[in-house]
Amino acid sequence: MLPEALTRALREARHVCVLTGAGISAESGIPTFREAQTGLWENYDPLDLATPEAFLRDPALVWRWYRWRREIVAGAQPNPGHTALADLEGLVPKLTLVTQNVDGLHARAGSRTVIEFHGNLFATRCFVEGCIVNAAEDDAVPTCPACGSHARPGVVWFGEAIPAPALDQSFAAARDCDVFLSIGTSSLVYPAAGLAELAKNHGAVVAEINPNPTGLAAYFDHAIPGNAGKVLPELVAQLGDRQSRR
Ligand code: BV8
Repeated sequence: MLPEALTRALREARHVCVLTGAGISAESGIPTFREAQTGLWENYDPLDLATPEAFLRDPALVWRWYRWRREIVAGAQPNPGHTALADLEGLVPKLTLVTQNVDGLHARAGSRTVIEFHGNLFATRCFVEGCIVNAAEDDAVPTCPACGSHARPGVVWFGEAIPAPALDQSFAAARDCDVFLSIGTSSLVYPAAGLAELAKNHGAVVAEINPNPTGLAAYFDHAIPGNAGKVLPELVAQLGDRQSRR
């Protein structure tokens, strides 16, 4: 059973903002960012690969890593956590979903408005000009047809700025929302991890859903220990039931 205070806040909310991290895709079989990687990649730290410096140093290595991740995601399905968030859109007046994930699973689960704060794994763009490149699906690092530079995955690497539209929309939603749900994130990566504090400082009820309480747990009004794939369907069922009785 979820805290009644949280269910009540959700029932009365005009605007709910949700931030998701790699944890919501864990139950789809996609390794989280800080879990040990497997196979060939077990000796690599994602923090060392997801940077422009790593790509410039060894574009083929970084490209292969993203191809490996694309294959994992292509074989994965949205899980009940993703589906519950898509259902939540129909139960509250306004929902803004901000995801740090690059796997596209929220859209595949039916969420209509998803802000991809760190980009998308399946986009490929020119390293120099940023334009979209239609890359062949193989291990060769693609090149930009316009300028001949290497093409890269359309994600935001460490040390790179969040695209302004995603940043502005997410910060506006955190400031405006009545309830902020932080789901499946270690709350370590900024500026995404700063959204919860912004929401709290603007009067929102803030809750995290994570089997491992994060460093911000004491900061939240509610820290719900549990897997997103179990807790979110419960939350939606509780809310859906009450909405029908409103
Ligand atoms: C920026 C895309 C400034 C790529 C990602 C030096 C220079 C510049 C910046 C910095 C710097 N030092 C620090 C910074 C800031 C840096 C940062 O925050 N670093 C951290 C490591 C300290 N941030 C940046 O660089 C950002 N940009 O600051 O730009 C700037 C401004 C102007 C001009 C130039 C620059 C950009 C950060 C974006 C990095 N890209 N992804 C890719 O995917 O390959 S971030 C990456 O980490 C993923 O997106 C991932 O989502 C994200 C966060 O991790 P989590 O999602 O939280 O995943 P994690 O594995 O950590 O945790 C999973 C959680 O799930 C756990 O808590 C677990 O308990 C829980 N869980 C597990 N199972 C479940 C579950 N929860 C629920 N249910 C379950 N079943």
